[in-house]
Amino acid sequence: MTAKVALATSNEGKRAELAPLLEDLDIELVLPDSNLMNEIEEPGLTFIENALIKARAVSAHTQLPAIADDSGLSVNALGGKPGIHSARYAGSPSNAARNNEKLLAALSEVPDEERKASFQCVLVYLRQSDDPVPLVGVGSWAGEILREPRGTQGFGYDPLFFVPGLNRTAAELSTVEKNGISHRARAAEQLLKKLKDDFR
Ligand code: ITT
Repeated sequence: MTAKVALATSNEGKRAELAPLLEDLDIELVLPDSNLMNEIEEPGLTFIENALIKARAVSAHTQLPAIADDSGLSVNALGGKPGIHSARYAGSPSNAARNNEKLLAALSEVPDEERKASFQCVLVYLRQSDDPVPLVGVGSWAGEILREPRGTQGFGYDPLFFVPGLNRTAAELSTVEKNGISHRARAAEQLLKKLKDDFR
Protein backbone atom coordinates (compact mmCIF):
# COMPACT_ATOMS: atom_id res chain seq x y z
CA MET A 1 0.00 0.00 0.00
CA THR A 2 1.28 3.46 -0.84
CA ALA A 3 2.35 5.25 2.35
CA LYS A 4 1.09 8.78 3.00
CA VAL A 5 3.70 11.39 3.93
CA ALA A 6 2.92 15.01 4.82
CA LEU A 7 4.97 17.65 2.99
CA ALA A 8 5.42 20.35 5.63
CA THR A 9 5.51 23.47 3.47
CA SER A 10 3.06 26.11 2.34
CA ASN A 11 5.50 27.47 -0.24
CA GLU A 12 4.08 26.65 -3.69
CA GLY A 13 7.48 27.06 -5.34
CA LYS A 14 9.03 24.45 -3.06
CA ARG A 15 6.09 22.10 -3.57
CA ALA A 16 6.40 22.32 -7.35
CA GLU A 17 10.08 21.37 -7.15
CA LEU A 18 9.84 18.75 -4.39
CA ALA A 19 6.98 16.73 -5.90
CA PRO A 20 9.03 15.54 -8.93
CA LEU A 21 12.20 15.20 -6.82
CA LEU A 22 10.39 12.73 -4.52
CA GLU A 23 8.55 10.96 -7.35
CA ASP A 24 10.70 7.82 -7.22
CA LEU A 25 9.41 6.95 -3.76
CA ASP A 26 6.23 4.93 -3.38
CA ILE A 27 4.52 7.62 -1.31
CA GLU A 28 1.47 9.82 -1.57
CA LEU A 29 2.35 13.39 -0.58
CA VAL A 30 -0.27 15.00 1.66
CA LEU A 31 -0.25 18.80 1.74
CA PRO A 32 -1.17 20.42 5.07
CA ASP A 33 -3.23 23.58 4.77
CA SER A 34 -1.35 26.85 4.86
CA ASN A 35 -3.06 27.98 8.10
CA LEU A 36 -1.25 25.24 9.95
CA MET A 37 2.08 26.21 8.37
CA ASN A 38 1.52 29.89 9.17
CA GLU A 39 1.06 29.07 12.86
CA ILE A 40 4.42 27.33 13.17
CA GLU A 41 7.14 29.56 14.56
CA GLU A 42 10.72 28.98 13.45
CA PRO A 43 12.94 30.13 16.34
CA GLY A 44 15.91 27.93 15.36
CA LEU A 45 19.30 29.43 14.52
CA THR A 46 20.00 26.88 11.79
CA PHE A 47 18.22 25.50 8.75
CA ILE A 48 18.19 22.03 10.27
CA GLU A 49 16.57 23.17 13.51
CA ASN A 50 13.82 24.97 11.63
CA ALA A 51 13.26 22.04 9.26
CA LEU A 52 12.85 19.71 12.24
CA ILE A 53 10.44 22.11 13.96
CA LYS A 54 8.22 22.25 10.85
CA ALA A 55 8.29 18.50 10.24
CA ARG A 56 7.58 17.74 13.90
CA ALA A 57 4.60 20.11 14.09
CA VAL A 58 3.05 18.81 10.88
CA SER A 59 3.64 15.18 11.81
CA ALA A 60 1.98 15.77 15.19
CA HIS A 61 -0.98 17.45 13.53
CA THR A 62 -1.50 14.97 10.69
CA GLN A 63 -0.34 11.83 12.52
CA LEU A 64 1.68 11.05 9.40
CA PRO A 65 5.40 10.90 8.68
CA ALA A 66 6.53 14.33 7.47
CA ILE A 67 9.12 15.89 5.18
CA ALA A 68 10.11 19.55 5.65
CA ASP A 69 12.37 21.89 3.66
CA ASP A 70 14.17 24.78 5.29
CA SER A 71 16.21 26.79 2.85
CA GLY A 72 17.54 30.23 2.05
CA LEU A 73 20.00 32.46 0.28
CA SER A 74 23.41 33.15 1.81
CA VAL A 75 25.21 36.21 0.38
CA ASN A 76 28.96 36.45 1.01
CA ALA A 77 29.11 40.26 1.06
CA LEU A 78 26.34 40.30 3.70
CA GLY A 79 28.08 37.83 6.02
CA GLY A 80 25.69 35.02 5.00
CA LYS A 81 22.45 37.02 5.20
CA PRO A 82 19.54 36.72 4.67
CA GLY A 83 20.18 33.03 5.51
CA ILE A 84 17.52 31.48 7.72
CA HIS A 85 15.59 34.78 7.48
CA SER A 86 15.32 34.64 3.67
CA ALA A 87 11.54 34.17 3.50
CA ARG A 88 10.81 37.28 5.59
CA TYR A 89 13.94 39.37 4.83
CA ALA A 90 11.79 42.44 4.01
CA GLY A 91 9.20 41.73 6.72
CA SER A 92 6.17 39.57 7.34
CA PRO A 93 4.25 38.18 5.48
CA SER A 94 6.82 36.80 3.07
CA ASN A 95 6.97 38.78 -0.19
CA ALA A 96 9.46 37.82 -2.91
CA ALA A 97 9.36 41.14 -4.78
CA ARG A 98 10.08 43.14 -1.62
CA ASN A 99 12.80 40.68 -0.56
CA ASN A 100 14.51 41.06 -3.94
CA GLU A 101 14.31 44.86 -3.78
CA LYS A 102 15.82 44.87 -0.30
CA LEU A 103 18.62 42.58 -1.43
CA LEU A 104 19.43 44.80 -4.43
CA ALA A 105 19.52 47.86 -2.17
CA ALA A 106 21.81 46.12 0.35
CA LEU A 107 24.23 45.22 -2.48
CA SER A 108 24.02 48.45 -4.46
CA GLU A 109 27.61 49.46 -3.58
CA VAL A 110 29.04 45.95 -3.89
CA PRO A 111 31.19 45.44 -7.04
CA ASP A 112 30.47 42.63 -9.50
CA GLU A 113 33.34 40.41 -8.37
CA GLU A 114 32.11 40.43 -4.75
CA ARG A 115 28.50 39.36 -5.39
CA LYS A 116 28.91 35.64 -4.74
CA ALA A 117 26.08 33.80 -2.99
CA SER A 118 24.71 30.33 -2.44
CA PHE A 119 21.32 28.78 -1.95
CA GLN A 120 21.18 26.34 0.97
CA CYS A 121 18.63 23.61 1.59
CA VAL A 122 18.05 21.13 4.39
CA LEU A 123 15.40 18.46 3.97
CA VAL A 124 14.33 16.31 6.90
CA TYR A 125 12.10 13.28 7.24
CA LEU A 126 10.44 12.24 10.51
CA ARG A 127 8.71 8.86 10.75
CA GLN A 128 6.55 10.28 13.55
CA SER A 129 6.59 13.51 15.52
CA ASP A 130 8.89 12.15 18.26
CA ASP A 131 11.21 10.29 15.89
CA PRO A 132 14.63 10.42 17.61
CA VAL A 133 16.51 9.50 14.41
CA PRO A 134 15.42 11.91 11.66
CA LEU A 135 16.74 11.45 8.14
CA VAL A 136 18.51 14.53 6.75
CA GLY A 137 19.66 15.69 3.32
CA VAL A 138 21.61 18.90 2.68
CA GLY A 139 22.53 20.75 -0.48
CA SER A 140 23.98 24.05 -1.66
CA TRP A 141 24.14 25.82 -5.04
CA ALA A 142 26.70 28.52 -5.88
CA GLY A 143 25.90 31.64 -7.90
CA GLU A 144 26.09 35.45 -8.06
CA ILE A 145 23.58 38.19 -7.37
CA LEU A 146 22.73 40.30 -10.42
CA ARG A 147 21.87 44.02 -10.37
CA GLU A 148 18.40 43.51 -11.83
CA PRO A 149 15.97 40.59 -12.07
CA ARG A 150 15.93 38.25 -15.08
CA GLY A 151 13.42 35.48 -15.83
CA THR A 152 9.95 34.52 -14.69
CA GLN A 153 10.20 30.91 -13.56
CA GLY A 154 10.94 29.50 -10.11
CA PHE A 155 10.24 31.59 -6.99
CA GLY A 156 11.84 33.74 -4.30
CA TYR A 157 15.30 35.06 -5.19
CA ASP A 158 15.56 33.07 -8.43
CA PRO A 159 15.42 36.13 -10.76
CA LEU A 160 18.53 37.62 -9.08
CA PHE A 161 20.47 34.35 -8.76
CA PHE A 162 22.83 34.06 -11.72
CA VAL A 163 24.44 30.69 -12.44
CA PRO A 164 27.73 31.42 -14.25
CA GLY A 165 28.14 27.91 -15.72
CA LEU A 166 24.77 28.22 -17.47
CA ASN A 167 24.89 31.95 -18.15
CA ARG A 168 21.29 32.18 -16.91
CA THR A 169 19.47 33.02 -13.70
CA ALA A 170 17.59 30.36 -11.75
CA ALA A 171 14.38 32.05 -12.96
CA GLU A 172 15.45 31.38 -16.57
CA LEU A 173 15.54 27.63 -15.91
CA SER A 174 12.61 25.25 -16.24
CA THR A 175 11.68 23.20 -13.17
CA VAL A 176 13.34 20.19 -14.79
CA GLU A 177 16.57 22.15 -15.41
CA LYS A 178 16.60 23.65 -11.92
CA ASN A 179 15.91 20.23 -10.42
CA GLY A 180 19.00 18.94 -12.21
CA ILE A 181 21.40 21.16 -10.24
CA SER A 182 19.77 23.05 -7.38
CA HIS A 183 20.44 23.02 -3.64
CA ARG A 184 17.02 21.36 -3.20
CA ALA A 185 17.83 18.66 -5.75
CA ARG A 186 21.11 17.85 -3.99
CA ALA A 187 19.41 17.70 -0.60
CA ALA A 188 16.66 15.49 -2.07
CA GLU A 189 19.22 13.15 -3.61
CA GLN A 190 20.84 12.62 -0.19
CA LEU A 191 17.50 12.23 1.57
CA LEU A 192 16.19 9.80 -1.03
CA LYS A 193 19.15 7.46 -0.62
CA LYS A 194 18.36 7.22 3.08
CA LEU A 195 14.58 7.10 2.63
CA LYS A 196 14.65 4.24 0.15
CA ASP A 197 15.60 1.87 2.99
CA ASP A 198 12.52 2.98 4.92
CA PHE A 199 10.20 2.41 1.95
CA ARG A 200 11.70 -0.83 0.72
P1 ITT B 1 7.64 26.99 4.40
O1 ITT B 1 8.22 27.30 5.76
O2 ITT B 1 6.14 26.92 4.40
O3 ITT B 1 8.28 25.79 3.78
P2 ITT B 1 9.03 29.40 3.58
O4 ITT B 1 9.21 30.04 2.23
O5 ITT B 1 8.64 30.29 4.72
O6 ITT B 1 7.97 28.20 3.39
P3 ITT B 1 11.73 28.95 4.58
O7 ITT B 1 11.59 29.54 5.94
O8 ITT B 1 12.54 27.70 4.41
O9 ITT B 1 10.32 28.57 3.95
O10 ITT B 1 12.33 30.09 3.63
C1 ITT B 1 12.83 29.78 2.37
C2 ITT B 1 13.06 31.08 1.60
O11 ITT B 1 14.37 31.06 1.02
C3 ITT B 1 12.08 31.19 0.45
O12 ITT B 1 10.88 31.83 0.86
C4 ITT B 1 12.90 32.01 -0.56
O13 ITT B 1 12.86 33.38 -0.21
C5 ITT B 1 14.31 31.50 -0.32
N1 ITT B 1 14.58 30.33 -1.19
C6 ITT B 1 14.80 29.04 -0.80
N2 ITT B 1 14.97 28.24 -1.86
C7 ITT B 1 14.86 29.03 -2.94
C8 ITT B 1 14.92 28.78 -4.33
O14 ITT B 1 15.07 27.56 -4.82
N3 ITT B 1 14.75 29.82 -5.15
C9 ITT B 1 14.57 31.06 -4.69
N4 ITT B 1 14.48 31.39 -3.40
C10 ITT B 1 14.62 30.37 -2.51
